[in-house]
Amino acid sequence: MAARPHRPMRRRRPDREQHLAAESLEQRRVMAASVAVGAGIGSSPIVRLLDAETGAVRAEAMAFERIFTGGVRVAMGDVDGDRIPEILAASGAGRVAEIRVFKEQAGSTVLKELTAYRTFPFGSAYSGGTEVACGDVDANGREDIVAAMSRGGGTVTIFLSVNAADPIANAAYRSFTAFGGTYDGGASVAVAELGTFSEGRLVNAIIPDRRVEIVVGSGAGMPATVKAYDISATPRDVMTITPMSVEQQGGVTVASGLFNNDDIDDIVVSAGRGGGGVTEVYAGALGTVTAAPLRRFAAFASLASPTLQSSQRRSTSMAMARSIVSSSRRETPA
Ligand SMILES: [Ca+2]
Ligand SMILES: [Ca+2]
Ligand SMILES: [Ca+2]
Repeated sequence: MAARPHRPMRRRRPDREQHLAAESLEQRRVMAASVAVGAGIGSSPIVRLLDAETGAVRAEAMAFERIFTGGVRVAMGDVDGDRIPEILAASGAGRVAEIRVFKEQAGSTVLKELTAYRTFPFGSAYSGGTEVACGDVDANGREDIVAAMSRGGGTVTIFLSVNAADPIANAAYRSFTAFGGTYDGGASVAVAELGTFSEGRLVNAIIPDRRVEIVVGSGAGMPATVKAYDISATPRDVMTITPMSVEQQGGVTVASGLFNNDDIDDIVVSAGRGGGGVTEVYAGALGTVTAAPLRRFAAFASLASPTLQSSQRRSTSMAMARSIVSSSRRETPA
């Protein structure tokens, strides 16, 4: 494993800080009762809900037509507001990009699709695959659908979930591109709570407002870049991270979670193909120094790189429920 990077922050209470970090991770592991996984490229498009403790399959479904083998990306979120997270399944390349929502049914090993939530995030003409994330962007208690083009310009679209017979409008609530008009490498996407925003302004960088912001990672073909967007009004770039080394042009994937000792989500960035499985964590609090990561891991350092690249291409997609993860935030002492 690489040497631990220098931490630029002043550590006034090292014992307390380390204790809180460990406690936070433990709570997440215990409270997240289930994990969703999606089939990789080359397999039938199965989505499964696993018991987070035992790994046992609790329920599954064929997310798309059985002959589709372009892979399924997954996210979890409570789109219907019943406080139980659903599973969002997003199609990989090879069919019109679509996101479908599945629900666990009591006493059944079959996931039920909530067909009213079917969403074509980029219309009917785009078939390059879609990434998916889920989080409440408008604080109505229903987590909303966030999509990013896996190929092409990496357009990000956000669809609100509302309490109606047709819960997802055909028109996107917000739509933007993060890496310029000529960029053609696709994008990855996540949601993160980065503070309080209103009408396109940062109101408070340390207090969450229960409205997530959008994090976008660059695809292959440009120096690795991560941007965060406030979408309270016209989407606005509020943070840019240039992770890894500038030589890393294989794309990055992004995630978020509470890592350091504040209430603002931190940004997790993993290198794509050729990146050696490097994962870095950056402080999400706006105004903090994001030039250096809080932590850096070589997640697959013990594997030979040919094996790693092969497994990356065929890897499954995996997600845990953000709503459950977030609930630990309120139970962690400040
Ligand atoms: Ca739900
Ligand atoms: Ca919402
Ligand atoms: Ca927010």
